[in-house]
Amino acid sequence: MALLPIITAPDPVLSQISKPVARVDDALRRVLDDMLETMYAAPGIGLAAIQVGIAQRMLVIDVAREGEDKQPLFIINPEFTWISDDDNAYEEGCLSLPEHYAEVVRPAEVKIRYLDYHGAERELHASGLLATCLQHEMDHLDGVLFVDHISALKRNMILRKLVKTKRLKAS
Ligand code: K1U
Ligand code: ZN
Repeated sequence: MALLPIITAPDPVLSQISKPVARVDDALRRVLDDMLETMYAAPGIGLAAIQVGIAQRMLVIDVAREGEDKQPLFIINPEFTWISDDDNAYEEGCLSLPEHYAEVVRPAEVKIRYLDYHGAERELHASGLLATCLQHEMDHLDGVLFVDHISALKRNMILRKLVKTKRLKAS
């Protein structure tokens, strides 16, 4: 397995719309394994393939708390089948916007249909942090970042700081 470099904003790659996965095979499972290892090492609770430069509709998630058994989810070609009317606010972070956080309001519960690690069709009803993280990761598949859900003022402040950080790192 291998750790993959995570792309940070601003980068046009993060705005790409990812393409559906055509085939779930051993090569794809190797990429998913590398994504999971990369997410645990970061550390993070989710990672979409586009964050490591792969424009395919797949993501990994594990929202298990420290000390609990790992509960990795491999999610391929997800689609929402239901979203709740009630909302939930959560202070979100993103491995592609390191060290920046903002409160984002999203539907509190969602149901999705997707393909699992073995290519089998599955359904999932998510609430709490899992629902928030799923929506955040599914946004990545459409080139959307959590800062796209907050005010332009806050978004520009975060993006300007990220540009500055990149410039400092490059000098
Ligand atoms: O970059 C990402 O998409 C991953 C992101 C997922 C996420 C976090 C919070 C709300 C919605 C989605 C992260 O994992 S940021 C890091 C983080 O939240 C975390 C890291 C270590 C322990 C617990 C949380
Ligand atoms: Zn993210």
